[in-house]
Amino acid sequence: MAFFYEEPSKTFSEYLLIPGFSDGNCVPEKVDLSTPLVKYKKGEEAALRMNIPMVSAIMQSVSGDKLAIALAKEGGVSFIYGSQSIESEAAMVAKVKAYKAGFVPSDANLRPDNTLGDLLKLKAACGHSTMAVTEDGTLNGKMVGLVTSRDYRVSRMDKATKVSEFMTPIEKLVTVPEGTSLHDCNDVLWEHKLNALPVIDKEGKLKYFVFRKDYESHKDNPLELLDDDKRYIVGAGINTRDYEERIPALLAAGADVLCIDSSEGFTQWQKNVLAWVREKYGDTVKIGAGNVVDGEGFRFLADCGADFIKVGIGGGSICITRETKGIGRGQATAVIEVAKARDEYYKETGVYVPICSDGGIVHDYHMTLALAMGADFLMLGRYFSRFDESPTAKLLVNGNYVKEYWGEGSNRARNWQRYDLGGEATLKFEEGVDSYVPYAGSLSDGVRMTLAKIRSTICNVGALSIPELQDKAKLTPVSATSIVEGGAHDVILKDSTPNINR
Ligand code: MZP
Repeated sequence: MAFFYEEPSKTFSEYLLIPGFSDGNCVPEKVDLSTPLVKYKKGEEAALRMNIPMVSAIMQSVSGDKLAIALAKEGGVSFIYGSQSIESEAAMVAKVKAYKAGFVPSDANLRPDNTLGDLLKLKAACGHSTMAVTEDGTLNGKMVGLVTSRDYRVSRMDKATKVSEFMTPIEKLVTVPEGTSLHDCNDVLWEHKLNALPVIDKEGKLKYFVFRKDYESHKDNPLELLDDDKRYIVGAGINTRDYEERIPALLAAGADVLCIDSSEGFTQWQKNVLAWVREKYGDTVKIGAGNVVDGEGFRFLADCGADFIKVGIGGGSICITRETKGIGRGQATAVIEVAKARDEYYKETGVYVPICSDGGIVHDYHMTLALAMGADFLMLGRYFSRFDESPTAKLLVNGNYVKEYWGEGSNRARNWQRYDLGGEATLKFEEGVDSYVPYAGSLSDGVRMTLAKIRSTICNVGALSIPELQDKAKLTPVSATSIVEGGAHDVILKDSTPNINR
C-alpha cells in the first residue's frame, strides 16, 4: 500500500519568524551572510564559499554571462544555462573568467561608413549612446573614432550622414595603452573630465573601455566573489546526457563549479554523472546535484558524492510540473525535511553537504525563512530575471516595463535533457510556461535592498550569521486569516498597488 504523509506539505508564506532577544551587538552592518557552496569535512573550511546566499537559476532567461558578472560582483554565483550548445555555454563561462573588473569590452561598434540611421538603430538595441568606431566595425578592430550623444543632433541632421563626418576622430581622443592599471585609468578619466576611456593595444586595436561610472561601482563592491587570480567565480549547468563532452569543455573555459540541471534528481542518471566525475577528476571538480524533496533523495545524492544538493520540485514560478504530473512538494516542508537529513548526515559522517532551496521564492522575506529553515543558499529564477542584466528583452506592455521569463520545460526553451528519463531525445509535453515579469532595474540595487531586509530580520531573531539564524530561529505556521492580517488591511490605500518588493 502507498505511504501517506500525515501533514500537508507547506510553503514559505505559511510560516513566520518569531523574534528572539537582540542584544546591542545585533545590528544589520554586523550580519555575515557568507555561506558554504560545497561540502566540507568537520573542522575544515569549504573549498568554495559565497559572500551572500544567492545563486542564479540554470535557465536561458536568467543566467547568461552578463548576469553572472553582476551577481559575482555582489558576492553570489551564477550557473550559466546548459540548454545551449557546449561551445556557446563554454564561451559564456570564458567571458566571465576573462572579465576584468572595470575593463569593459565594447558591446556596440560602428564602421566609419555607417550612417546616423545605423547608429540610431544600434542605440535602440544596446540602450546606450557611447559607441566605438572601428575600421571593420568589430569590438576589437582598429579604433578610428568615438561617438557619443553629444556628437549629433537627430532633429537637424540627415539620417544618411556618415559616422566619419561627426565622430570624434582617434587623433582627438584621449586613450591609454593596454596594460594601464585601473587606478591609472581612473586618474586619466578625472584629469580629462571623460566619461569613457578607450584602452588601445600596440596595433591601435580597441581592447576595452573604462567608464567613470563602472570604476566608481567597482570600488563599491566589497563582497565581490573572486578566485585566486582575481577573476569572478562562475558556475555552469550540465545534463545527464552529454556530460562526457560538456564537462571537459566547461572546465577548460574556467568553470569553478558545476551543477546537474534536472527537474528530479533521485535517479540512476545522476549517480552515473557523479561517479564519472569522481573517477575522472577525484574531488578537484565541484559538482552539485538535484532536485530532491525528501531525506531519502538527499542521502542518495550525498552518498553518490554530490558537493551540494538542490531542493525543490514544482515550486518554480514558471513551473507546471505539479499540475502536469502530480509530482512535487511544498517548498518549505521540502527544505525543512532535507535540512534535517543533512544535519543527521553530518553527525554520522562528519561531512557537511550544503543544501540549496531552489524555486518558489516570491517575497524577499521568503529568503530569510528558507535560510532559517535550514537552506545554506537559495537558487532564484524569477527574482533575477527581472533585472537589467538578465539575457532577455525588456518590453513595454500595457504601459509597464516587463522582462521576458520562460521555464526550461516550456516549448520556448525545449530543454528536454532537464526532464529526461531516458528514451527519445525530445520534450514530449510542457512542464513550464512563457511569461513576463515586472522589470526591476539593476541587479545591484535589487540585491542590496533584499539583503538589507534579510540582515534586518536576522537581527530581529537575535543572530548575526546564517548558522546562528538556523540555530535560534523560532518558526510558527500561520493561519489563512493571519496572513490577511499581515498585509495592509482595513485602510483605504493611497497607492492601490503597494509593492513589498520595492
Ligand atoms: P523561481 O525562482 O522562478 O520560482 O524558480 C526557478 C526554478 O524553477 C529553477 O531554478 C528551476 O529549478 C525551476 N524551473 C526552471 N524551469 C522550469 C520549468 O519549465 C522549472 N518547469 O521548474
